[in-house]
Amino acid sequence: MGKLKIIVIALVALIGISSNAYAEVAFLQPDDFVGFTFWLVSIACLATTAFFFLEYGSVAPAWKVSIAVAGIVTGIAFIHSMYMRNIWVETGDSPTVYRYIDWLITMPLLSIEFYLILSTVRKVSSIIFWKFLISTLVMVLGGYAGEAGYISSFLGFVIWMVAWLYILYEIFAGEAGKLCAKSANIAMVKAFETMRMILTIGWAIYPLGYVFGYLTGGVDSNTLNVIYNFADFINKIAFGLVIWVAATANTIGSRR
Ligand SMILES: *C/C=C(C)/C=C/C=C(C)/C=C/C1=C(C)CCCC1(C)C
Repeated sequence: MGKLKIIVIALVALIGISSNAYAEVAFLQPDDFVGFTFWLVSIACLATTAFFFLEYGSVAPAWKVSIAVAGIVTGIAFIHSMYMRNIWVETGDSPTVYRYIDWLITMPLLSIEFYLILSTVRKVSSIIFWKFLISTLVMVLGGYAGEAGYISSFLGFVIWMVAWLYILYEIFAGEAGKLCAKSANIAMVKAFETMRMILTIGWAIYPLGYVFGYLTGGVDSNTLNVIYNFADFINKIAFGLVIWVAATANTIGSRR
């Protein structure tokens, strides 16, 4: 446990130093609201990552993987938002490619959390794991292919939409949803229910931001970046905290 803490603190310090090296190139202006939200989300992701890995040592063993994955998600988001933040502050634009790389890794991990938290209370078929992994990969790859022009953006949008609806079906009415409904572990069930609301409403923020951008005549990158940064707060930080709350509730007794 002591060793783990030292590793986490060393990592955070290292990341802090390296991000500082970038920050010396350009400074955030006080009236740069988009830049402000980039800083806010990146520092919040860093803090949450440290928090999850510190908590990793004290949650019940069954919940360790879920907490670790939550920390990995915010860690990945931290690195990407730090890069995007620096590009934004220096050049005023934000290469979408970093978002997609982030989504490519974090979206599958986030959806797998449903499988992981179900697995804390009972044996769950690994087929559910693969369903989540593959459907989110199809979703994000379809979306990226559309964005990058490999396929029409309409087709990309359709692929993304179908895959998302499939995941929603799975967590509400499908196998995973049924397992949750059958469970007597109140903390786990509450977390599952909150997480699927986040996957429904929180994940809808990105396409809404996208469509809104197009409707108002071309993608307005200011609005889009603020919306995406706000969405990351809900979909990565709050999502992870929901899991942590359930993990803590299931750890009482063995804790401290
Ligand atoms: C942590 C990041 C998350 C949960 C990101 C979620 C991203 C989406 C739901 C993105 C959706 C879109 C596509 C995959 C392609 C077309 C454009 C979007 C923004 C509608």
